[in-house]
Amino acid sequence: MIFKSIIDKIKDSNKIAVLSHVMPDGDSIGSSLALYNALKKCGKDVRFILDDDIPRKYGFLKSSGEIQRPGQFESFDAVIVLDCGDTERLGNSSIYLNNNYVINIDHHMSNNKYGDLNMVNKDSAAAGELVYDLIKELDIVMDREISECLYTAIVTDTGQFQYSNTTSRTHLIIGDLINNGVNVSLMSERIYQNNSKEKTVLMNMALSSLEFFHNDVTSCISLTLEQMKEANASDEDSDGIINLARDIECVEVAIFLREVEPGVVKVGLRSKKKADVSAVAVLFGGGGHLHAAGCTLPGTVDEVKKKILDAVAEELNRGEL
Ligand SMILES: [Mn+2]
Repeated sequence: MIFKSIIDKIKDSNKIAVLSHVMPDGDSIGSSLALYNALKKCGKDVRFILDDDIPRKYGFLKSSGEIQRPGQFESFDAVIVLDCGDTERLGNSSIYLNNNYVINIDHHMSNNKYGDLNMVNKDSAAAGELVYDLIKELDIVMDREISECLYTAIVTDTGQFQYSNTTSRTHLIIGDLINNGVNVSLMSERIYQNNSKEKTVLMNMALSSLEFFHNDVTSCISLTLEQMKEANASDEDSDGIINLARDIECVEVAIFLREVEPGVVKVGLRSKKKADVSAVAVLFGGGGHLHAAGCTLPGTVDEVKKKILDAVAEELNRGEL
């Protein structure tokens, strides 16, 4: 029912804004650009408004150069928010939510349903899967460029089809995208075999900080502002670095602490089996999924580390993990 209402609302709307979260990732960029390109293709007056730059590696996606920064409030027939669990993650773009009709399309289990219409499906591997369904239902031809956007959304949010959110349906969708002309090895080269030199230096620094806790079940790595500066690295270079701490045999929960400004630490959390890192993140005002979540806390890296470790210990002790 919600799905049909969303389709009807999109059909009835001409001026549409597509929004997504700050510090964009492959899913937010891919799903947003897919919808932006599809709506443009059927003649809508559509904007893709985003607080931050599109990460360099996604620059090959169609219309990546057409993002707009949030500015003055503007009226739209519909504002579609993708991959965003709460309105705070929209940063300055959240000004377009007030006095506009909001369609919230997401797959985060922590989503607090802030839209007038909410399509929140935690069983979808990526917001890109939900956008795929929308574009199909809207009868817009899925060309190679739109398919590349959706492929990017899905391949990144499933960790290259390795995470438990990957379903047979995920692969059916991907099969369709390949039929539409997506070149899988070229996509891999662009998205994965493409680390900056700065990121590689940062990985080295992060690994040097590696520590184990809770009988080696928890791993923790960190980066300070000073190290980020020394490596001449950008925020985007830190993306994916947490995998270094997660991909260790004994580890169930991985923590990545990154000082983003003096006295403010961004925390990334990953788990492999039953530990719910989203529950840990929510304790500190963040959110996410069962196996991937994040939050931001005031304090030094050491202070934040202690708080997070305590919360992770509780989560590990809950039930029989
Ligand atoms: Mn996502």
